[in-house]
Parts: sequence; structure tokens; C-alpha cells
Amino acid sequence: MLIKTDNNGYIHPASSEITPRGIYQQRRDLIKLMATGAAGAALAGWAGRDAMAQAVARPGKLAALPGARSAVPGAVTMEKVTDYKDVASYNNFYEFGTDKSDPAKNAHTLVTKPWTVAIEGLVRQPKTYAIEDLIKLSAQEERIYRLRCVEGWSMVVPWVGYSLAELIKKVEPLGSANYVEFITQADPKTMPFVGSRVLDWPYVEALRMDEAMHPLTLLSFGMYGEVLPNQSGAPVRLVVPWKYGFKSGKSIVKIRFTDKEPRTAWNKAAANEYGFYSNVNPNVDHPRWSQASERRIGEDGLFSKKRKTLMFNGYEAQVGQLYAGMDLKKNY
Ligand SMILES: Nc1nc2c(c(=O)[nH]1)N[C@H]1C(S)=C(S)[C@@H](COP(=O)(O)O)O[C@H]1N2
Ligand SMILES: [Mo]
Repeated sequence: MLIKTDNNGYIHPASSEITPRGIYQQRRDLIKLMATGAAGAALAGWAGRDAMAQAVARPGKLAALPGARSAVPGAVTMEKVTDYKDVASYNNFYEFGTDKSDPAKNAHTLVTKPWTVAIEGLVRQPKTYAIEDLIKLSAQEERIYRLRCVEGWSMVVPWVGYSLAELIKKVEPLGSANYVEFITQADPKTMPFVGSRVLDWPYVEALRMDEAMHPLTLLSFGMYGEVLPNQSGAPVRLVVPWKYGFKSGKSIVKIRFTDKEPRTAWNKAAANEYGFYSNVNPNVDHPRWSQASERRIGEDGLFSKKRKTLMFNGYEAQVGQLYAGMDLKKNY
């Protein structure tokens, strides 16, 4: 394949191989049309849409990882998908630097092969999975999720993966397993900022068991029909769409089942700012800024915060009952 490099260091395929962004938008438009019921003629195009989606669905340099559109309720938002170039160049991945542009520049040193994910703790079937086997454990689905960072920006990404629940069922947690902890890679040789004092490495996150079992909690291996680029958390990350982005750990190497609530990296760094739950909530402000609104990467201006942030990031109908009776101001 012919490649050229742009000034961000990205390798792009020959233009004849580029199609997906346009196709994604067409798919979104068509789905929207179907949803409004204004689509008699569009029905004829439906088969064409699928053929089109299968024929492309990849931006270029990485291995294809297509997923069938998810049927999980709430898994496919109708909002405009953020451009791949924005999603892959504006990142938080502190192991590669604290500037938004650092991960895209630095994460090429991450070694994703070989890669294993160890399942440990309170389970009947502890096991270390080779990434290749983990990818095949369940059918890959495409989920188009909003992701809202605690810093006040958001984006809409077509992730590829399957519900974490599929893996959890296979490894059979014990009755005493109340939490699931996600431990991510911390290799100072390949991750230049591991060792910096911003966080206590490795980056660790965790969920309550019912949150981990919720079908929207995604174990993700890809985006835009390809395997994940390193800066997005290759080869496997979590995406928990109703929580602030930092709950979605990147480049996971261990999944541990525990009885007690695990200490998490950001909670250790600043417990008053980053709670264990960290559900997106426009009514509970961060101690240093409001969470009532957000700006969409690639669309809203850098200094405008135009969009109203939605309760549970818009996933309230699906996940609200997980928190029935809880004081969300206290359990932030
Ligand atoms: N290992 C690791 N995972 C991480 C982070 C990190 O610094 N290290 N940052 C988190 C934060 S704050 C956000 S908002 C999301 C960002 O994901 P994105 O770069 O794919 O948008 O990743 C999360 N996962
Ligand atoms: Mo974030």
C-alpha cells in the first residue's frame, strides 16, 4: 500500500483507499432518516448501505476490525461522529505525556504484541488471555458512544468491541466479588512518562460489579472499523459511556475481581476532585469548574462551552436504576 506521512507523523493510505469518514456520515444520515420514518425510498438503499459499510469501514494504516452494529439499547447514538483525525490526535494518556497532542506523538513506542490480559482475584476461572484469544471471545460489535472527559470536552466515537459482561460470565466471579479492577500497562521502557510524578503508576480504574456487568460497558479493541491506534489505548481498553472518560482505562493488562472498593489512580491523586463513581452529572460540579456544559472536539470552538451536558452523559434511561437511592452529590 502506498503511504505518506502528514506533519503530525500519521501514515495515511493512498487516497483510493480512503472512504470511511464519508461513509460513516452517510450511514448516520441514513439511520437518522430511517428513525424519522421519512424513508420509503431509503429502504431500498438499506442493503446497499450494509454492503458499503462492509466494503470500507477503515481509515487506513491499521488492521481492519469490523463490528456488526450493536443491538444493545442506547449503544448507537444518532449524533454526528467526530472525525477520526480529531479522536486520534486529542488524547489523554498520561503515560505518554500530559499535553493533548503528546500521546499521538509519543505512543508509537508502545509494544502491543505480544500482549496478554490476566484475569485474577475472586473468580472460579482465573486465566491469562493472549490478546488474539480475547478478541475472539465474543462477536465484535460497533457502538457509537459519546465520551465526556471530566475536563469539559466530549466526542462521538464508533468503538468496536463487546460487552465486558461476556468476559465476566466466562471467568465466573465468586459471590464475594463486588468490584472489578482494571490495571493498565506501566512500562517505563516504552511509556516515557511512567515514572513522572503526576500519578501513582500503574493507572488503575475500577467499577462496581453491576456497573461492570451492564451491557453498555464495552471492552474495546478498535474504533472506526480498525484496531485501536496506540494513543487510544491499544490493544484493549474500556469504554464506560455514562462516566467521565478517566474511568475508561487504556492498554489494560490485568482485570482483578475484589471484595472491597479498589483505590483508583485519580482518586489517589485527588480524592476530593475525582470520586470512585464519577458518573457524568451536570448538577455536580468539579471543585474547580462547572460540569453543566461541554464542548465537542472538532466542532465547537476552543473557548466556547455550548452544549448542555446530559445526566449520565445521555445514558440515564439505561443506567439510572444502577444508582437508585444513592446520593449522587456524596457519591460523586
Ligand atoms: N492508561 C490510561 N488510561 C486512560 C488515561 C490515561 O492517562 N492513562 N486517561 C483517561 C482520560 S482522562 C480520558 S478522558 C480517556 C481519553 O480517551 P481518548 O484519548 O481515547 O479520548 O482515557 C482515559 N484512560
Ligand atoms: Mo478525561
